[in-house]
Amino acid sequence: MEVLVYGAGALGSLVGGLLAREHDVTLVGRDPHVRRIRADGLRIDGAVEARVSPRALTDGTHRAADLALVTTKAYDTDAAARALATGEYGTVCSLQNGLTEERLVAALDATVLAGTASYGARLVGPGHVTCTGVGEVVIGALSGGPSPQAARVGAAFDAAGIEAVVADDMPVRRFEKLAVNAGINGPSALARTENGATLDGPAGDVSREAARETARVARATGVELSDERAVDAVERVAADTAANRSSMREDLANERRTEVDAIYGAIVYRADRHGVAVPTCRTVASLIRGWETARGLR
Ligand code: KPL
Repeated sequence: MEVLVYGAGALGSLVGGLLAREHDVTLVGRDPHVRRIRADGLRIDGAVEARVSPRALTDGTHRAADLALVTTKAYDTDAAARALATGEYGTVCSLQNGLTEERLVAALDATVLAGTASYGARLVGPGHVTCTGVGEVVIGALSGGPSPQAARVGAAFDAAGIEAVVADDMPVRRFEKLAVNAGINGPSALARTENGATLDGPAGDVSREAARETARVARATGVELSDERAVDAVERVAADTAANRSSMREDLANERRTEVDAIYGAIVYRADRHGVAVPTCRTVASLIRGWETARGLR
């Protein structure tokens, strides 16, 4: 299968690199990472080891593929959609944080699938990504139900040795992932804890309440995510990725813009429209946005 991975950050490089063991993969990312991949290939180490040579580009000059995976930061979704709109991609699938798929649907004619990926990945240097935890990829139709395109994409992941679940309940799984991000990312960034310690320590109360608020918002929008399932998901992912740092914690440590709008902003926006109280998510959103504003990042 011909695959374009739009967003060669840590997760995009890892997933794209693993897919390149079986498929014809092009990564779109930034220099010096892209330059190094072109010169020496991509090195993957940690929980999975591989050396692969995908094509690598810094721009949207790529024009066609069977599958385009979107792995950019959530705030770059519109730019990714604009670039993909100039080409021909049979199926587009997001593996991003936040509820970004609707923005892809608005900009593209292709079938847009929803996806989640729980692999841990860290970019250690140009051309080098470490897999800090083998997770799972879940793919399915955005509005739920069976999807032949999702089945094909799932089979392509499986063929490359990436465990993929093809799910017909993506609406609830998307909110479950949002609850995981709300429960881990903000609290771990503000408390400066690894994912495991975030849930085990005093910040864990904030984590669990953020997950329950996300579940309440999901239910208000017609998606049946229980408080228990949301909290269980946060606890499970925190345990599975205990030694990892969340992407938001890394963003704060490196003085980079965060995905606060795609995670907490998405929750607060829907909560306001449906009259649901989300004081914890609102507070975390204000603190992270305050941090970004003070550094001129927004
Ligand atoms: O998606 C993540 C992130 O860091 O953005 C989690 C699931 C919290 C894993 O660290």
